[in-house]
Amino acid sequence: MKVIDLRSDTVTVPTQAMREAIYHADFGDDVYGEDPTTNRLEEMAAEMTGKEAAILVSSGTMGNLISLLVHCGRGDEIIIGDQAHIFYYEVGGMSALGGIIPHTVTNQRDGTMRLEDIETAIRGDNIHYPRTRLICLENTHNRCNGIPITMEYTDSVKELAGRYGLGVHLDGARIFNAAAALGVPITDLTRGADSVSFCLSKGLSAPVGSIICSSREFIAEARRVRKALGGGMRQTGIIAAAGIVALEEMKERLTDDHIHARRLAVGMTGISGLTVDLETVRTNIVFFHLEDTGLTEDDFMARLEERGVKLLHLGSFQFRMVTHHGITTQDVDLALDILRDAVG
Ligand code: TLP
Repeated sequence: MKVIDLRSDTVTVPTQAMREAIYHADFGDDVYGEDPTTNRLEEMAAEMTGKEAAILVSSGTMGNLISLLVHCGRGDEIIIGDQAHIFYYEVGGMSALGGIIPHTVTNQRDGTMRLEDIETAIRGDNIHYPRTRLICLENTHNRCNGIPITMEYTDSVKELAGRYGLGVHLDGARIFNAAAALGVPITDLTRGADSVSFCLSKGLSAPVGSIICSSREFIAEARRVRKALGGGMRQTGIIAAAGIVALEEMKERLTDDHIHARRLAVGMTGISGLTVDLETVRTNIVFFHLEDTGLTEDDFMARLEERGVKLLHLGSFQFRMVTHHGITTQDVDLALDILRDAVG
C-alpha cells in the first residue's frame, strides 16, 4: 500500500544528489574547525542570511537552545509568543538548562504578537523583576498555520527591541518557505534578527542539521555552548554535504509544496465534516478541524492510517498536514479521496 506521509516535512529523505555529495565529500575534524565541507556550508548560510558567521548544529531545537543560551543568562527573561515552537515543543530546555524564563505574549492568528503587547511585557528597572533580554519570533509560524511573517513586522519588532536594548532571535526553521511565499530575498526576513536559526532537514530535505547565523562574536560563543551541550561533532561533512545541496538545489521547489498545500486545502473545502480556513494556507502547512461527524478522533486517524494517509493529531479535533518533497499532485488527490472516504 502506498503511504502518503503528511505528518511533517521532517520526514523527507535525502535526494540522490545529496547521497552522491555525501559520498564524495571532503572531511576533517569540525571541533578543530577543520571540516572543509562544514566550513563551506557555514559560509554559504551566513552569506544567504546576511550575517557574519554561522554554525551547524544537530537540530532546530538545538539551534534555538544555543541561541537563547548565548543571548541570556540564568534568571533572564525572554518575550515569546504563546504558540511559539520554542515555548511549546522544545521540552522547556531554555528553563531546564539555562534558567531562562519565558514571558509569553498572545500570538495573533497571523503568527505575530502585537507590538503593544510586547512593549507591555518588557520589564522595567525594578529590583523585583527578572531582566528582559530577548524577543523571539518564528517564521513561518508553525502553530499559526505555517503563516509567513513579513519583513515589515520583523523590522518593527527590531526597532522596538532596539529602543529597549533587547536582542531579537528568529526561529526560522522554515524561513525559506516564508521567503518563497512572500517572494522576497531571505535577507529581508533575517535583517531584523540578531540571530536566526533555520533547518536543513525540513522542506529542504537534508537528512540532518540546522544552522545558526549571527555576528562573528555570537557564533564564537555559540561554538562553546554547542560543545558544552555535547553538540561538538567531528567529521560533520557527512551532514554538511547534504546541507550544501539543500541550499543550492532545494529552495526553488518549495513553491511546489505550497501549491500542493493549497490544492489539498481547496479540495478539503468540498468535504463535509472537515473545515479548513483557506485564508491561512500560505505555505506548506494545512490545519483543519474535524466537525461532529459521529467519528472519534481516534476512529478518524485509524481510518486514514488503514488507507495509508498519515497526519498529525493536535488534540481538540484539530489536525495538521504538511506537504513536502515526497508528496506529488497525485498523492494530494489520493489523500483527498481517502479523507472523503474516512468521514463519509
Ligand atoms: N517542528 C516539528 C515538530 O517538532 C512539531 C514539526 O514537525 O513541525 N522550530 C520550528 C518552527 C519547528 O517547526 C521545529 C520542528 C523546530 C523548531 C525544531 O526542529 P527539530 O525538529 O530539528 O529540533
